[in-house]
Amino acid sequence: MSNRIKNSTPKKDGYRMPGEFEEHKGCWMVWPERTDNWRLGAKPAQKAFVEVAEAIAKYEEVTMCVSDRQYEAAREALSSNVRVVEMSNDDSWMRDIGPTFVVNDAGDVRGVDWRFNAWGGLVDGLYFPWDKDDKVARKVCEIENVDYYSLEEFVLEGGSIHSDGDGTAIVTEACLLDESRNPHMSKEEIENTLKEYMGVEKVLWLPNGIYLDETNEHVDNIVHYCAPGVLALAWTEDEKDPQYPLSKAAFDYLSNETDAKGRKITIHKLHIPNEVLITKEESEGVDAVDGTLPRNEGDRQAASYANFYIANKAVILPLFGDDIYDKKAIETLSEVFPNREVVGIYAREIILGGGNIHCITQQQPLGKK
Ligand code: KQY
Repeated sequence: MSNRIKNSTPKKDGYRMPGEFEEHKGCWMVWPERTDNWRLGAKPAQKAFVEVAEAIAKYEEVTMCVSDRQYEAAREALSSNVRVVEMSNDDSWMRDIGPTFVVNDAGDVRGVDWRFNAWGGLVDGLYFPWDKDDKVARKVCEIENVDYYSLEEFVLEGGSIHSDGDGTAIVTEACLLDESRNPHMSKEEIENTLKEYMGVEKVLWLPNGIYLDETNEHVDNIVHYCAPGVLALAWTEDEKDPQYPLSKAAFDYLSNETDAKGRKITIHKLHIPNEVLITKEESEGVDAVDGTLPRNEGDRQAASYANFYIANKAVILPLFGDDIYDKKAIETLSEVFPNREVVGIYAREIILGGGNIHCITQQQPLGKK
């Protein structure tokens, strides 16, 4: 039986959030079905989620959580390599609603269940209500029989944090200091909460993430830890692109910082694709619903290759059909990860929903062998 741990924190108990590049037991996802976020009854998005799940399942276990309504359809669409479990949800962003897993030196695994408010609650949240999503982390821990810490008040999404597994966390000020998350807390109090619940000693604060990212600029769309001391950074050489000052500020900040162990940070630039804009046809395929962020024709999507997933022995990378930069991203990541296969997946249908491959996946560390 799994347990809710009271009156303690992962740090006090000797737990830390591992780097994504450390060995996994598996990966968790949620099946997309909201017709006010995913076009054409979510069918094209479901196809893309199947491709992602099947690609990851070649390297580690994958569990797809699905509402009762879609259970049969998802079970039919996915191969027997993917476990399908019924779970109520409000949408399909497992990175943000799933538990953050932490481990100790003995290889015991626990979960952290943050408060979820759909990326901004009543201030600038992306849909309403979100109560089913807010219960997903606990349910995953129950299924896995993993004890967990539950934060009553502290709002955070898994996509707004990265860990190097070695004492360092990285976040963006744009997201974590936004009035829609924890407005009653100072930056120092937020940092101390991260230290306690991620088991880290130092927090790196990038000013921003990706231009027009509807999550208030999650860190997982602009950088990705590839190893301790090594980051991939979304980049552009085009000084007129609104992304340029954001990526440049991140580059300058990281170039002048050290991590918790005093290392300088090696930065690999991942050039963003050419603009990804919602077409008229794509926009018209989405149901307009009051209270859900609309998907309007011409809206620029926060497309970035940094939103990849590191699986055991593989990197699952979003592609956008870009003649130049898709190939460059594959080349760069193949050099950064010489011992992993880089698997590209055409992910336009996922970015149209507001995120990408990292946002729809959540790794569970292997723990004790
Ligand atoms: O982590 C993410 N990128 C989630 C975005 C949610 C978008 C809802 N339209």
